[in-house]
Amino acid sequence: APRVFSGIKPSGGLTLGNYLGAIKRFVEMQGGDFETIFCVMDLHAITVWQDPEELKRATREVAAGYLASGIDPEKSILFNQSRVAAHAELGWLFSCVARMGWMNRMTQFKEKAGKNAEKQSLGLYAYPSLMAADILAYHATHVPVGEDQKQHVELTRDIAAKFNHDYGTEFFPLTTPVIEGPAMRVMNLRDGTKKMSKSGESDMERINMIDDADAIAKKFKKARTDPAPLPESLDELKDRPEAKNLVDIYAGLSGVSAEQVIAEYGGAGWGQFKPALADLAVEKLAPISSEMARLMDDPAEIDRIMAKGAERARAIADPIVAKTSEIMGLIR
Ligand code: AQP
Repeated sequence: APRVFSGIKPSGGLTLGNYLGAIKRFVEMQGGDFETIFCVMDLHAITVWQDPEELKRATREVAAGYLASGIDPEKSILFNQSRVAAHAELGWLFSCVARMGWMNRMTQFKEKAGKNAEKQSLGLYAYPSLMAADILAYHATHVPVGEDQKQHVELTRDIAAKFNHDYGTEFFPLTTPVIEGPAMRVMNLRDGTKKMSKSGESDMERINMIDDADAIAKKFKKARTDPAPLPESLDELKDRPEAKNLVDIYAGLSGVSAEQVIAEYGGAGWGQFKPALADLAVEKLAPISSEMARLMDDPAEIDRIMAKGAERARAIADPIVAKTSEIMGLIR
């Protein structure tokens, strides 16, 4: 059966980018033709230093975000990565398959490290090989991700292909990245050329899933745009990254295409569009954020759900890692 794996790292609170680029789509895939596995990627979060107490809080927030948005722990497997040792184990095996040259081409590392590559953790550099393990420990065939993760899923295919070739097997499937929808790359509200991130400097750059109505309205009101009204055709948005971003967000939240948003709002000024966007965001996010708050009041219940999910995850991943070890000639 086709199997979906995806995850979010708890390196801070969830953003609208995580919601539109990841969670909303995970919910849509659940209960269909796929077996669905969703993970809180805590081992990825610690590739940069995290305050231990804040990491625990953020781990539970990501789990609460999944649950509040409609991930049903009966229909999907939901857990945090570090609870299932297969991830770290297969990550090491894949570090011996992946090539340095492949890692050197990863644009996310370059963006995150900037001029300070020498001072980054070895884990941040090896991140894509652990990500390949996350996916292939379940023989996942499909990985829904935002645009920013496409290169890493392609590397996962390279690792699977090289492993299969080097050991003369067809053990690992070649995973397909699933990047579909109007808001696969939600941009920073203050700079339309940068992606909206959990760990961006200013809170005004992003909408957090737990923001209240006032904060959402204020952030959209202050969002940077050019002065021109919305155009009558989508083509004219090409060189207007901030305007395009707000149209894409509107489309993503309302579940229509960017064309349809332009058909409705073409010619409108920001004084009309921004409040409409804020109202829509509040309408969609408020029920989720209040459910998240309710869930986070009972961390023990969240932990219980993740522990149960981890048990089900181990039942799939452990035999796959055992078989990988056997193929490589490791005696266990
Ligand atoms: N801005 C975004 N637009 C669309 N999709 C996004 N995703 C993240 N940001 C956007 C998608 O969310 C999933 C989980 O990503 P992640 O949290 O594991 O890693 P990330 O992409 O590095 O997220 P951040 O928010 O930018 O975290 P920091 O600031 O800590 O590095 C992925 O499917 C991703 O595509």
